[in-house]
Amino acid sequence: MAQAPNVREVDAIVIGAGFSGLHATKRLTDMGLSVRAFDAAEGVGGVWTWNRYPGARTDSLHMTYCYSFDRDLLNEWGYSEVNPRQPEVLAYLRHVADRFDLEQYYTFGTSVTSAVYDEAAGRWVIETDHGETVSATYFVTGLGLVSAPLQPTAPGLEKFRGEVHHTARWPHHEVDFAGKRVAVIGTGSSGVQLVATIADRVGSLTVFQRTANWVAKTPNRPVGAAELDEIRQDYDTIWKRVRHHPAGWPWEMPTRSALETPPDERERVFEQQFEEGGFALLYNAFSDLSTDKAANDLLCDFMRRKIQEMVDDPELAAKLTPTHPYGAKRPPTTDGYYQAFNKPNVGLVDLRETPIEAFTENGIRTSAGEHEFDMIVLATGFDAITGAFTRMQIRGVGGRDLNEYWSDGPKTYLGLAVPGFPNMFTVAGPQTPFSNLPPGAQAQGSWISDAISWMREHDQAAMHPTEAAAEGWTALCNEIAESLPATSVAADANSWFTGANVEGKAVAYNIYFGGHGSHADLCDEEAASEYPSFAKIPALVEQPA
Ligand code: NA7
Repeated sequence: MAQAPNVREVDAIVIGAGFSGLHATKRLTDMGLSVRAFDAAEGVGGVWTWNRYPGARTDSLHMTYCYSFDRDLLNEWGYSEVNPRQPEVLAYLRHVADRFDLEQYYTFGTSVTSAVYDEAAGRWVIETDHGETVSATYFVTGLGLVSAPLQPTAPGLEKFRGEVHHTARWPHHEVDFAGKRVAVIGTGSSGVQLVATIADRVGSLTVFQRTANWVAKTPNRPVGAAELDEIRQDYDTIWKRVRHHPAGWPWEMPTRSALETPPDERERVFEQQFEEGGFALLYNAFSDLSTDKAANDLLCDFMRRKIQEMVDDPELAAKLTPTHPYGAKRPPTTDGYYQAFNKPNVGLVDLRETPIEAFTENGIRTSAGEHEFDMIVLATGFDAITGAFTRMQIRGVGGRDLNEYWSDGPKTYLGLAVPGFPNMFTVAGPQTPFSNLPPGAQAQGSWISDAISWMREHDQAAMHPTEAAAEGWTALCNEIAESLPATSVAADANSWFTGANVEGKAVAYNIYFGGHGSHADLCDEEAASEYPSFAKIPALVEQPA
């Protein structure tokens, strides 16, 4: 592996070696900029280096869970399954890093602890947990939406004498479940994937559920060479669709409305898209599931009946059935989650009825008594979207503290830049769309590098959005979220979309729910009109003597 250059002054600093950071590093170095990049992990991969629990896989479709900027890269890479597993996604990111020789810019195993804008010098000065100080003109973050893990709030975890693992900090060695009494706390994507995967391997499994989740089937199956060849022929169409789809999927949005479709036909379509798996149910069945409460209710009713079919015990089925609209929380996808509860060694603790009071030497004490375990798995999720920012100290113009500025929720323009933080750009940051991540990360990283090119060509030293632009963007994010039946109640469902899953965190709409396609349109318009929503700081042009 190439060593990161020991250079303290560069053109750009990038944080992150996941989909966002790797691509930003490539774009900026392609422009001829000197770049220092950092990642807390020991290598490339971003969240895919950390979330290596059994069953971890993306629920994006394989052919678009990748970059599209290089046709040769597309043609030489092929995932082996429709929803690639964690090791394959990690292998893909390593392949990209090798192919474009990106590791040379990175310092791994190193966290950036602070980033402060030096106004006089017009430079960002960052400090790392290894005591290094580096400065740059541009500061680009690719921190990941879900990268700052959450610990449970109940006291006493340190007293527990068995094994404790967090899904987002899973050990690199094989974890042995055989014969063990295992507790899993959390029923988000990580928890349900893990439960479905280990239910057959454990002695016993007890799932601690705070909020039930709608879990879709996975569309998973192997992908053969002939199918990959066909996809490669079709990539122009596929990426065109991704560009315009609200979630960055290679699909056209359906035009039929659930409400206007006769019940028999509606049931047939739901059934078909349920079997298709993943996000097909939400995006491919009907046009109005995300926009109309009554249509969303029909989907919830269908899923409720599905859960009743899959879970033998009606009382248990009722506890596993969410009360929130489909999409208020991110719906996980996996096979066999609900069915796992039919096994005699798998049980559920409903934390709404019996909350956790404390961890003990032997296990977990709820209000109903103590449960003894050999292993506790924390699938308790993340201080999502803003957490990775607020865990750092970031200061802009006049010492503006990002934490304080965002104390009521994030304020950005297009999710890409923040007033008072000149030349700080965020890929997949707060107030960007929630969508298939790689196409969004690529589009945003390209937009940022184009903006930097524009500044350099137009003698602009720096730019940052105006307060009015950020207020307008925040108002738009709020307005869209409030207009939709699922997202408007996302906080009630403890959704990490809003920060409601984190005790004490400001509840806000942290996502632009207008969709990937519309976000890309707005970003394109801003760039095409030469960044009218940004205040520019002109470069000092030397006068002739
Ligand atoms: P999620 O989706 O945030 O899920 C975390 C789960 O842990 C969720 O069920 C939480 O309940 C539960 N949780 C969190 N804190 C506690 C405490 N203190 N006690 C009990 N239960 C708790 O995280 P994941 O890792 O599953 O997935 C994150 C994303 O990564 C995923 O959506 C993909 O995009 C990739 P709650 O629902 O908050 O009541």
